[in-house]
Amino acid sequence: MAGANGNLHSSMSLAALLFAFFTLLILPGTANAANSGITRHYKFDIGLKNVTRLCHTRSIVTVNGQFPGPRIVAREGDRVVVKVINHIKDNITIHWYTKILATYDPCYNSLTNHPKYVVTIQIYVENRHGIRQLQSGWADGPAYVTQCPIQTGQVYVYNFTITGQRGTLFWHAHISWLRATVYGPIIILPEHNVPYPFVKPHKEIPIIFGEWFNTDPEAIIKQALQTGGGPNVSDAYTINGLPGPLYNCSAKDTFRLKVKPGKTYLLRFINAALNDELFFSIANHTLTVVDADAVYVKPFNTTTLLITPGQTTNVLLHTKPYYPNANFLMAARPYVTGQGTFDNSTTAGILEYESPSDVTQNIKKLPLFKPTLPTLNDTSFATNFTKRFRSLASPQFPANVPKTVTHRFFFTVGLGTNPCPKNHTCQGPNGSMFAASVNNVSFALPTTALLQAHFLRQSYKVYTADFPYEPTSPFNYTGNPPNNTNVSNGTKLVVLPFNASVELVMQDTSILGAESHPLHLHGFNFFVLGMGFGNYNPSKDPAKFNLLDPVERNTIGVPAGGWVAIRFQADNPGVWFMHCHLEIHTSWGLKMAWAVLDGDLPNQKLSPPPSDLPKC
Ligand SMILES: [Cu+2]
Repeated sequence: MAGANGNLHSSMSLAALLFAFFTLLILPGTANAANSGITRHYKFDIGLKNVTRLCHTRSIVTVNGQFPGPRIVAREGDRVVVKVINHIKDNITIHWYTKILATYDPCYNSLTNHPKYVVTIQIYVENRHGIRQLQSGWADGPAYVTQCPIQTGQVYVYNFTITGQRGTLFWHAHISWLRATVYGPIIILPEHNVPYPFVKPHKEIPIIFGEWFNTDPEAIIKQALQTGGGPNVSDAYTINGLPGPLYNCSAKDTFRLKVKPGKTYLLRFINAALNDELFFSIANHTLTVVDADAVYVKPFNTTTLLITPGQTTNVLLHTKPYYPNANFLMAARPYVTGQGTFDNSTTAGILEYESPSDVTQNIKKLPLFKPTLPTLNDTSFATNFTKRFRSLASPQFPANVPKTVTHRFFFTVGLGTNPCPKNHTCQGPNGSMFAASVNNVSFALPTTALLQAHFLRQSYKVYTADFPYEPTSPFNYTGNPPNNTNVSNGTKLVVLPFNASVELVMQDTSILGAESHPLHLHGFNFFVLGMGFGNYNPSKDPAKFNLLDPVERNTIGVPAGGWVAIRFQADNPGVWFMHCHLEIHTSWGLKMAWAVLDGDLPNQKLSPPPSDLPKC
């Protein structure tokens, strides 16, 4: 699938299709510079589609009628232009997961009536000549953060360039719980003639985890937010949209990975599940991790992966040298640290070897080996596994860790409560309503987009710039929780000067139970300097920070009852969301945003919004 020709999406307009072939034809002569990227066009029609899993048929929100959604394939340095058309009655936005990227070309939107390829040829020429594009976050996607939702019947063109990333990312709906069905892979190949820093794989296969609900997830989250209680959990996990044979009425919906003996396969893992970190293993096979969140890592072998929602990882699978006369189950089930109810089921697919021509047998009669997965709460596995990720830190792929820090932050992350409104009954802890917070601020989304308010300098009544740098009332974060578990509610941002060097320690709390929180930062990759259990100790722990080869990624689990320290360079002007990627925690308020100011130079400024930016 990863060939450059495998990416041309069937719904692309003829004009765009012609253009794509055109660029492929002329590219070989020009593809040696860092700026040799092309523009790849996709069209996403958001519509409803009937899909049946576990004998339950639901009308689900899809892109182009596909579940999971279509692949986006690009090379590092390419520009991706995705025209999103919302045909459903719900509002929608899409988040692209690529870091620093969005590049806005003012010519594009003034020429939207022209055939696409006329405009994109111009962009292509610009890129070839290496004109540094202004940076813009207007295409990032989170609703009410960088944009208002795309309303019914409306169109928004997301336009971004992929820089400094190679591996796998994903795109997904970034409003309410629509991500349950609206997600798909972003495959980023290295630039032309730049090899992988590992053996060339025979084939590349995306493996995307999700969660299937027999009832509408929008109704589930709406009810949970009304009652203040925990949400109903999913009915199955899925591999590439398929729950697999361990569920009732599901054997036919099983992902089968067909391989040849003696080959190396690149598996591109994505966890798009709403609320669950997942363990994954293939019986009798070892996996080699080579990439995390679209950044190469020092290769390491493991029989089991742990992948949090929001994370992606590339893994090499070396198949057995000879036809094994057996099938192998691959399975995923959750890693759970919280106290609430959860879906404890197991999704599975089957690894099948192509039988040699002289062997004729029914593949279904072969013995089936099953993997052993860690127990559901195996925090020691989670910790050991997470700590094995290291940057390549080579001359070609250096780890550019900020060595000095200009802005230091200490954020608590965890659950809490809001009081039940008068004359209501609530189903949260002790009759209250569940909430979640960062530094005890439960983030309330505004009714207009933060980035617009920031750009137009109209923050009044939209947000305040007083997000606390550290807890305003310190306590023993991982000891006995305080009696008062109420959070404060507000729309507070941290404002950073351009190019600030940020160090952020995120500390889990034991309020309503210690729990692992996969925190995702938009707009930047960060380096993971260290992690530990208990309360972070600012006088002792920094001495143990890894500044040489820390892993660079965009989503990291804050350990249950522990802390993680990260650093990033705030070199991307805009408003950047940071949130727990367990969707229920985000819904409860475990989110905040950073506003990064413009720098002095022209290429350090946020460009004006595109003319088709949706209105609230
Ligand atoms: Cu969380």
